[in-house]
Amino acid sequence: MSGTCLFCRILAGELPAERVYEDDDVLAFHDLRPQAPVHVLVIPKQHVSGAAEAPSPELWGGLMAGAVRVAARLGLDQDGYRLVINSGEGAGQTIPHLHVHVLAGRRFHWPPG
Ligand code: DGP
Repeated sequence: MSGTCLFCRILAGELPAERVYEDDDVLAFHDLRPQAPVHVLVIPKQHVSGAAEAPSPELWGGLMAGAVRVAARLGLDQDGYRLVINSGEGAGQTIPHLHVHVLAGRRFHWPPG
């Protein structure tokens, strides 16, 4: 828990978010600025600034399992979904708390923009 971290404050219930899933390892909530009809963020409960901080295999496992579980619970399996992690400013990371974007509900381009 980092007192000034936006996502830690959502986790603590200090800031509002439209929560969709929670377990021992992760919290998932709708993105404030959705880039697809479905756009959910999945964050580890432990504060880790990003992928470059080399989270433990256990943290990665809980995070990715949580993201896949969110997708299944939202019924995204049939039409497919995209999982995205932006690592570092150059890749578009704006919030320094590791998170997986779960995106669905439209066609996605490859390569990504
Ligand atoms: P990234 O750019 O990969 O660091 O993704 C951060 C995402 O967080 C971005 O899609 C917008 C979203 N976001 C920023 N502030 C808030 C907030 O206060 N609440 C919610 N739910 N999402 C936020």
